[in-house]
Amino acid sequence: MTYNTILTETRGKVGLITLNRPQALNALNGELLAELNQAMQAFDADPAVGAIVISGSERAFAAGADIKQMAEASEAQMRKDSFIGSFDGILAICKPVIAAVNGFALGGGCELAMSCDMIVAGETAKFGQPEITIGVIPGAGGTQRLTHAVGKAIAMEMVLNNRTLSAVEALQFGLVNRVVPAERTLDEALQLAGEIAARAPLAVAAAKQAINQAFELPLKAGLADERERFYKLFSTDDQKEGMRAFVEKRPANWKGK
Ligand code: CO8
Repeated sequence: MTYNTILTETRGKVGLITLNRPQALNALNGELLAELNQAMQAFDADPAVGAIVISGSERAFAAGADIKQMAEASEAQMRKDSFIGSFDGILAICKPVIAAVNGFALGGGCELAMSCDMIVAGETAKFGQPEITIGVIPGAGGTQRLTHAVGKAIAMEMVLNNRTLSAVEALQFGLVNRVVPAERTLDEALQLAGEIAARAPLAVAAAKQAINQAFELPLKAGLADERERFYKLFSTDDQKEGMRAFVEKRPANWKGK
């Protein structure tokens, strides 16, 4: 499959998506978001792929939603376009998704990174929600996911006063998993994704979903959800294989069943 605004390839068991609108610092327009959704769904459905990495360029992961596309839109048009709705598709992906971020991750770009399960940041990464500077607010998680990640104080400064976070600050505030030299960002993300892709696939998917429920459910319901997923894994071949392999002191051979 060829796309206009992204590049896709597989590296071992990892599906790699590279945002590719260099002339607009990978600004997220309708076409890019639609193609991103399509590519992610294809990797999610491919049994040879165990995890997905989304990357941008050296200069920008993504500099936000495409302002030129939105500038003259009415409220009704914004509501009608599936623009922000495309984020729901990204969140519905069952396999782990890792963002490899160098350069700008601003506005919708920061929201896209936060919609991934983990973020590997290069030392040049800059995270921000500058929507206030163009007369709006974040619309795809920049007031919600950001606040969960960095806390109210920092989120308020970022969203109300365009404070940007360096990669090191983002690590300090819990927004990213690790900071690496910029030239290592993609390799580190691919390695992390590859390690997870080699694990028991059904358990990985259950773990991802269970952790994400922590943001949706009150604790008691979240704990019940977790326990249910735990019990269900005892009906899989991989649970038997994993525990037998431990007892027999050999590596497990996962089947994803
Ligand atoms: N939209 C459209 N074009 C963009 C965007 C953008 N968000 N960001 C950069 N570009 C374009 C520029 O217009 C320029 O194009 P051209 O050469 O044709 O004029 C090209 O990319 C290079 O940009 P600059 O010349 O500005 O490069 P600089 O290095 O001088 O500056 C910056 C880089 C600081 C990143 C600057 O480009 C900038 O401030 N960009 C806008 C950042 C921003 O405000 N982002 C938030 C957008 S609103 C948003 O994301 C709302 C989210 C809503 C929900 C999400 C739905 C997907």
